[in-house]
Amino acid sequence: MSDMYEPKPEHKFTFGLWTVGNIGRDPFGEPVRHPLSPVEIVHLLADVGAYGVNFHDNDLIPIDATPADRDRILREFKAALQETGLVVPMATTNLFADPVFKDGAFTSNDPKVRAYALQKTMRAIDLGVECGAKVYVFWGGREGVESDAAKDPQEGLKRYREAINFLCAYVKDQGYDLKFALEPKPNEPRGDIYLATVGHALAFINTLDHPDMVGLNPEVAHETMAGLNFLHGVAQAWDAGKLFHIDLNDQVIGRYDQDFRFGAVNLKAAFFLVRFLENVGYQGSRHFDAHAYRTEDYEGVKAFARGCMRTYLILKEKARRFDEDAEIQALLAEITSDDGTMAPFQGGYSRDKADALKAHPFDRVALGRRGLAYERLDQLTNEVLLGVR
Ligand code: XLS
Ligand code: MG
Ligand code: MG
Repeated sequence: MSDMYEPKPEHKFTFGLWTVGNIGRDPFGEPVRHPLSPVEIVHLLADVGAYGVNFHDNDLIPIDATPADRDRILREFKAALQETGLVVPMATTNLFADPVFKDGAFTSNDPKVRAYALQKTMRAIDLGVECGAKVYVFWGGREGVESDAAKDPQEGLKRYREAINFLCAYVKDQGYDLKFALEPKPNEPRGDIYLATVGHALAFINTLDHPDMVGLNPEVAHETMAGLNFLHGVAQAWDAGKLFHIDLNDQVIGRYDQDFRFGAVNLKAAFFLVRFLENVGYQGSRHFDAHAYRTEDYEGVKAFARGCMRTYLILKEKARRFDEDAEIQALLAEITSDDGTMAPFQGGYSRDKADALKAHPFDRVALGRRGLAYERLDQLTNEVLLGVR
């Protein structure tokens, strides 16, 4: 029975080099864990049963590495992948850590910085593709402002669009099999970041030259920081055919960017998310973009990583129970029951339909009097989660 919660390759659980490799630095405190090399991180992830490992260019290759360093590091990393069987489904660019990006990368006010950001991203795309990545993430952590006096948001968006268009054309020109996934976030590290939420990013994609190549990488913490319902954002991305990747973690509304273990804060929200991903047949990576508490050593980091995957699998099993629970299903059937009398008004528009609907007598008071049993339904959900059903 407990075997069903063991991670397997088909679950597509991935972590970033930067997640389990996080050394616990925060704005007030120094690192609490010694850095691990990429090779050590690959082995740690293999130990806990992950399927894949993702990276920012500089998680793997330091920004000032010589070409010889780059070749050696890449050779060793690939050998570790070979040895452990881990894959690299996604890669991305670090366009936020170096001082050069303090005012943004693609949206910097300095054209030299914008051009450098494009150069760095093209090289990072080459690196990602060389390691097997099929999805390329764009998280614009520094694309934004502290003061709107500094940058016109329309100009910011224009520059952002120009950069993504350029890079889409680069990928096509190289013949790479690669899709882009924009990762929205409302703030942190900038005071305000452009493309703040899933909704902003979805609308932006439709303004691009190659909208088919570009989708979303929504993150639990980011939408939650904005006080939004993450599932709703994910559902809308899915509905638009744009759920290319997902960053799983957890977050309390109104706090700093916490990146907690998946399910650490809001189990019910995590449950409905897992149920959604499993039921719609999402085929992409389940990427945990989270890190262990600063209190942990590397044993704690492994417990953190195992916990992310195990919670996902437990919630998947809970989703199955929810969907097979006779009482829950009976309530749902009742809530959505349809006596067929509205069929003449459903579907597309016609003049006759509109006229008939305008003339139809409704018993508004009776409709409004009906109780919907959502209290019972939500309590049953809690009971599934609490393990008594
Ligand atoms: C930061 C982001 C970052 C991206 C990758 O909050 O989540 O980790 O996922 O650059
Ligand atoms: Mg994040
Ligand atoms: Mg993320």
